[in-house]
Amino acid sequence: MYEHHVTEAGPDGPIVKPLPADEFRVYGSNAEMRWEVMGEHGYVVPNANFFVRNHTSTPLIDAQTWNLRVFGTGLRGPATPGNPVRFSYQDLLDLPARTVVSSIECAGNGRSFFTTQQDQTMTDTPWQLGAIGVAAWRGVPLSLVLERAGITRQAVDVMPYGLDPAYIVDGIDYGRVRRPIPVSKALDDVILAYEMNGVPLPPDSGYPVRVIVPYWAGIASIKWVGQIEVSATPLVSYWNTHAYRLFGPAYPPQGTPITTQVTRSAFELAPNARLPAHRDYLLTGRSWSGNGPIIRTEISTDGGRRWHEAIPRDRGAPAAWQRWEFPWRTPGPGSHTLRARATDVTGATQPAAVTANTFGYLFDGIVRHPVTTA
Ligand SMILES: Nc1nc2c(c(=O)[nH]1)N[C@H]1C(S)=C(S)[C@@H](COP(=O)(O)O)O[C@H]1N2
Ligand SMILES: [Mo]
Repeated sequence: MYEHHVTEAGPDGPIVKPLPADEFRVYGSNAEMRWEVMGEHGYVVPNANFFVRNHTSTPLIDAQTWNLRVFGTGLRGPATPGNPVRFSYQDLLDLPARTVVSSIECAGNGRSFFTTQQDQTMTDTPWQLGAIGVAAWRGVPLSLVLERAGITRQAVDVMPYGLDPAYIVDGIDYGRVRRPIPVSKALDDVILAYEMNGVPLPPDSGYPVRVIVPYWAGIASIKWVGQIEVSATPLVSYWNTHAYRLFGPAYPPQGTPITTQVTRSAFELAPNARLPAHRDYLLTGRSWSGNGPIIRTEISTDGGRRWHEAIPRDRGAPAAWQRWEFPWRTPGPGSHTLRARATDVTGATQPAAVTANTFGYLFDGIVRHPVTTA
């Protein structure tokens, strides 16, 4: 449906890795994973298939000369931007490491369905459901680095900055991509990751070091982190005051900042996939939620009249997805619409329709997936 937005990025484009047309849909500096590729893969998304969301372009950074600068009024000292506490790449490698299996998902994932299912016009990237990936991230707990940098009890916000080029739109320079994280979350389960699925982070995924904020919208997980501000007063940036905020008739005039992600499901099938008629066909897919584990996924193959529980293929990691399968006796030749509806540990279930917001974030509705049997 949105194929006219798709371009093939050249070797000098904003994304470094190859983006084969049968594995990605590309929208300018962003590329989503085609879900049909996941049928042949395991629990995590291979690094080569991981979606990329770049405000500008992937910078190529030398880890040997790179260092992380930590400063702000929330540190003992306090360290200033000009006189920060510094950590080299080797300093981080030498600290105790943790591995966390977590999804990274854009808050705008599924945005195109506001348009195709709810008639709401959206101008930002028309993601289908491929702006999510799951990986095993290895790195240093952010709490350890902040403690070593001298964080005080007065600290309220922690803001990592990316080293990619400043974000400039219509002549307005919003500066480096950055967004504050409340200190309670920053000291809880956030890590500074240097490995993705057992290898150093690939350039497009944040080499040499990126932030991983489990359960939260992808914008919190700053790539190519160069500095971290620790503040005793609340911090603001374009990315928490304007972008990644819910505006619209259902929200207060100042909007609501996005924190955690919502409940979603996807089939490991292309849109309009052709399946054999009158056969036993094993439908597979995955469901996930920013509230924690999925407890149930239901499938409908008859336009949403009857629902049947899918069979979980694994328990799934709490901050990632659950894989499921559903044996379908396909009907005769024709067009059909598949639906998957997940419920998470808090009882949040995917609705038939989603309350609109201006920028089309957090579409958690049941997605209608057309297939053809022949
Ligand atoms: N420095 C920097 N960090 C960033 C971004 C960016 O453009 N620059 N994009 C953010 C957004 S909006 C998302 S959804 C995730 C995407 O992570 P990925 O590109 O590894 O999939 O990175 C986040 N971190
Ligand atoms: Mo995003």
